[in-house]
This record gives sequence, C-alpha cells and structure tokens, in this order.
Amino acid sequence: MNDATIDEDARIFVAGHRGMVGSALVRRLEADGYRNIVTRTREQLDLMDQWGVNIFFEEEGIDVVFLAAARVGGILANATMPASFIYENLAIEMNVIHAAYRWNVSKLMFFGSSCIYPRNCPQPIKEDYLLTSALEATNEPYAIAKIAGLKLCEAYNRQYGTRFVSLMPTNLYGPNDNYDLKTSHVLPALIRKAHEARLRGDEFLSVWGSGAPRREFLHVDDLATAAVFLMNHDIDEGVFNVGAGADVTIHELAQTVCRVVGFEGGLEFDRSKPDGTPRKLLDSSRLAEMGWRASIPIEDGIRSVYDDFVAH
Ligand code: GFB
Repeated sequence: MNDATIDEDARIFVAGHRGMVGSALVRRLEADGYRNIVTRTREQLDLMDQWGVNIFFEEEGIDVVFLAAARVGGILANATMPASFIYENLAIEMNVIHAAYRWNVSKLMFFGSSCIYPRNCPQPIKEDYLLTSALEATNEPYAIAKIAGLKLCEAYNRQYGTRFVSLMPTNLYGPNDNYDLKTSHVLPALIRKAHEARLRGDEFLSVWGSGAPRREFLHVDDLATAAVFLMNHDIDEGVFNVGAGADVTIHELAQTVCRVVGFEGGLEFDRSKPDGTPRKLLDSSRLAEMGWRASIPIEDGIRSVYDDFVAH
C-alpha cells in the first residue's frame, strides 16, 4: 500500500471511466488498493445535466474527483465539429467543478491537453506559456474549453479555498483508444490503417499531412500513475504538464507503426489533410522535480497497444 494522503477508503469518482484515460485511472486506483471507486455510465449520469450532477454529488458523498470525462478527438474531428467540442466540454467542466465545490470534495484532478498552449510557443512548452499567443486553429474551440476548465479550477481555489489541480497531458495512446478513422488521433489511426493494409496486401499506407509535424506520445498508464502520484502529494492547486519527454515526426511514427504491425509497403502523404500544430513537446520538469517520470517507451507501448487492438 502506498503512503497516500488520500485514505484507501476515500470515495473516488472517476468521471469518464469507460474512456481511455478514465479506464486507465480505474486500473491504477484498483492496483493501488483504493476500494471505493465510484463510476457512472453516460446513461446513468449525464454530466452535461447540471441538475443530475448535483443530485449525484448530494447523494454520493464523494471525496475525490478525477474529471476525465470529455468530448475528445483528432485533428479532423476537431476541425469539423467545433461546436460539439466547445459546448460539451464546457458543460461537463462547469457542472462537475461547481458541484465538487458545493459538496466539499477534498480534491479534484482536471484533465486538459497540450493543445491549450500557443501554436508557435518555444519548445519544450512550460506551463506559464499559456495564453501568450494565438492557438492552433484546427482545435481552438476544444483548447478554449480546456483553458476554461483550468481557469475554473484556479478561480474556485482562489475564491472558495478548494483544492482543484489541472493536469495537461501530451498526446495520449493506450487501451480503449478510439479507432474510428475519421475521429481518432494519429496513433490509433495509423495502427488500424497499417493492420488493414497488411491484411489487404496494399502497396501503400496513407498518412495525413506532410509527415513533418512532431508529436510527443505518452502511454495512458503513465498518465494514470502521474495523476494518482499528484493526488497523493500535498498539492492544493496548479497546472502540471505530463509528457514523455521526447517527440518524433509523424513520418517516423508511421515507420515505427509499420515495423510493429509488419506492414512492408510504402508511405504516401495526403497533403489535402491538415498538419495542425508543427510541434507541441511539453516541459514536464515540474512533475519530474517531484519525482515522477514516464516509464513506457513508445515502441514497447505501440507493440502492447497493437496486441490489444488485434485481441479485440
Ligand atoms: O493526433 P492528431 O489527430 O491530432 O494528428 P493533433 C496529429 C498529426 O498526425 C497531424 C497527422 O499532423 C495529422 O495530420 N496524421 C497523419 C493523422 N495521419 C493521420 C491519421 O490517419 N489520423 C489522424 N487523426 N492524424 C489533437 C487535437 O491535435 O491533439 C486534440 O486536435 C487533442 O484536441 C489532441 O488536443 C491531444 O495532435 O494534431
């Protein structure tokens, strides 16, 4: 048992427990011996319905909240459904963060994203580069919603003395990812495309954009470890980047995926699709100074995710 400042009998609500991040959090909390993990499916509790969220907190006596529920998606989904991304994420954040304050939750961890930082800020990106210049257009609505969530936590901490902490993860991958080729992120998309290309015996694998953008990838189990690590530290507030510490070009990523999947064809780059942010490598030294580091190397992570993909 770890020396958690959060009691093992604490009632811990994981909002979004079926998603990639939420399910990783539940795995980590169970492994660490927390016995009162509270979850609700979307059918049981619509987090966009403030009344329902209030009744849930009134009745359940929640001590800790991991707010991992969100409308998420890749570059195309963000560019084609801007209203869904900003409205749904704002609604979820407003309802859960306000109810956590009203019903005296002792700690809340809010999950944002590295896309909250300016498109062209210095790399690696430090937490205080936030709002220093323009955002990337392809996901600005989502980024604004996540910035609002972070600012909600800061404002409630200042006015009401709550302990709401914000984590800003880099691009994530892992079990329970989304493999829909239109709405997914790049890594699951490339895994599925390489797998299907190999089965069909295709000559080429189509990669969106130029292949030149750089991305940092963190396995979601590493994120879950960072979140529980922070929950157990006497941290009352603040924003923490959570990254793997190195990035690769999309071209290099595609080559790694082809190697893991065993697809031996070539790559063709579809420049009709957007590249998005040229680079978004996080500076995670705040967490590193506290003793946390990512531990899953990207090629090992991709291999385990591919095994999971094939198994399901
Ligand atoms: O992962 P991704 O969709 O989102 O795209 P972002 C990353 C890069 O991979 C882009 C390229 O340059 C894409 O053009 N890419 C290549 C592909 N092939 C594919 C493919 O088949 N599918 C996809 N999806 N991309 C997201 C934000 O930005 O980052 C989200 O839109 C969130 O809001 C997430 O913040 C973490 O990394 O560009």
